[in-house]
Amino acid sequence: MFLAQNRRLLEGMESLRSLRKVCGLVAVDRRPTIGLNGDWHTIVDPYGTGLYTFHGDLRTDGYFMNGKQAPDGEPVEYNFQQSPVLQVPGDWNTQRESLFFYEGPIWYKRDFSYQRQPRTRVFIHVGAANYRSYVWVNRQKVCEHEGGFTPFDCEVTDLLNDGKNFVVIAVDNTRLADGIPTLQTDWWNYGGLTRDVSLVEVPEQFIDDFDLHLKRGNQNIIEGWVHVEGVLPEAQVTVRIPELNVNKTAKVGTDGRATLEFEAGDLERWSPDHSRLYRVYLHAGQDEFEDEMGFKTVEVRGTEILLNGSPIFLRGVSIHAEAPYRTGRACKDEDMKTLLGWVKEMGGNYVRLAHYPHDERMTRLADRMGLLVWSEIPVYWAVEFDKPAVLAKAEQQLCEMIRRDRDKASVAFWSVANETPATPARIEFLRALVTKVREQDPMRLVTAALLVRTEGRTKIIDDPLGAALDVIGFNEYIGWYEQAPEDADQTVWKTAYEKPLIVSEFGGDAKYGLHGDTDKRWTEEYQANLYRHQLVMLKGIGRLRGMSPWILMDFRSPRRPMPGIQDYFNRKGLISDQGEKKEAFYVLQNAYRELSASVS
Ligand code: GCB
Repeated sequence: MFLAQNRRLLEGMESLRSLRKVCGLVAVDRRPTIGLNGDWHTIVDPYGTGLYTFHGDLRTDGYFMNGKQAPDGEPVEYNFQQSPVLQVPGDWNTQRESLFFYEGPIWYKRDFSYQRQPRTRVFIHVGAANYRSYVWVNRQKVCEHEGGFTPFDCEVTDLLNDGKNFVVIAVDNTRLADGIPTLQTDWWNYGGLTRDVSLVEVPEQFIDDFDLHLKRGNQNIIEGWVHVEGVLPEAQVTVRIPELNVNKTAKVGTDGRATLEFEAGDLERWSPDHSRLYRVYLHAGQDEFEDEMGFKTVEVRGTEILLNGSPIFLRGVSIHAEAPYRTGRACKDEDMKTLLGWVKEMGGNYVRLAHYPHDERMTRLADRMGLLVWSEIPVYWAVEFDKPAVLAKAEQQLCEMIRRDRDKASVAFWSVANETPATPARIEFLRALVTKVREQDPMRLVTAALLVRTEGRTKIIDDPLGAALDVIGFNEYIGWYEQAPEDADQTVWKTAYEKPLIVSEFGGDAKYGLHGDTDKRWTEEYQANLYRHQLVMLKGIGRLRGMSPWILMDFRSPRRPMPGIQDYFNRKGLISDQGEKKEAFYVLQNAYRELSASVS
């Protein structure tokens, strides 16, 4: 409700138009920032009272004013300072019992002090807020953002006081038919400021985007570009990689971009077995920061996926951004370490980060630990593919995801969709997304998790979208949503495409600690048996180049109410939400050990 009214009313707000706009900052985690994490005072506002009058008009004295009751003044029916706090980063659902199922707006407020620095620009950076956010600083509207899993930055340069300041953010996790994702998903709709919030100070001219990568077909040539915001043509950009004796300068053109290409000496290429990262210093005028980057190539040759020129098989697993042990949105370093640590323990070299971009800590850690990454946007199930406005939302999320993680060596695949219905509108929509990916990052491979068709015992992968992809991902649930695990033995696979295949999902549910015969659903034995049959079947698919079974750890889902077994968890995890490994974990671990022994 908040959203529908908001959209109409806020579109006309002058304060928004007058602001200078940039599309987001990059490498924020590599820059000095003023942290705004911690306790924020919050007001739960299911009726949108903080923004609307009783007749639905926009309030000029809404909660964003952070008003205080004067002794003889009009009543003020809210009070941030006396309202309870929520921790940022963090979802609200798992922080307060009454918010567990809550979907709607919540107001967040935090005070902070700041001293203006000359010739700087200042942004409020929000790592992610689900799903829609409205931001005010010192009572001025500064921006709004839609999309629950990608970062955004609101410029506040001209609005900050020397000394005391406050920021108010209204976050609304109401599901929308025309949202990305749409109304139906199989994960918890965790709301709130779920990732880090900070103030980022940059010089007036600053590096706002860049792409440096290993040139395909070359052992040690790095190419790319650096974009400088607000700079005059001819200004100089420097890239230094001291460990490789690189110190390269280039001039920016009229578009603010400097292009670079240079030899990188004895470059050691990044791979899961050798996750070599270099300190890369980027410099333009007063702006300088140090990134941590690895360099690799990934490409397709026929039905092979080549990493640094050699064929690779992806031993992976899918992961939701769900925090081990405490549940809720993963947002802490230890959450990421635990999740990716389990993947390593399992013998994996690859993760599918489902079904939306995960925290930047995750891709940074994958860089360091040596795990290839499939990253995707939540174009999931029956999105409203016929609406141009919905396509624009998907494009924006895609752009924000790529921009944030283009510097990560781990990222190998950008995925544009998961299990979408085969309609003409959907094909047009997804082709447009594929084109966008190629424009924004020609060095990674484009994929999607497709549905398969069944004819008798034959499974057919011929979704027309396949023609536009580099690598075909497909999901199948033989032994769970269809047939019995043993039916995998007789299944024949056909594909219309001479391209590499990744089985992006397979699996079945098991409640940790529930035991029984292999034909008894929900038991660990059933799940383990399903994995055994799947693994034999998959071995027989000639073009298969990788797998990411569903899923590493049990995760919360409102679609899974069954008492005693699911209790609102999807139980397809190989590990329970409490970190207990199920039998199938070891089945997969053995298979991955054999696979890695056979290639080394
Ligand atoms: C799927 C979806 C995934 C679900 C899974 C399931 O095909 O892609 O999001 O959670 O199946 O468990 O049903």
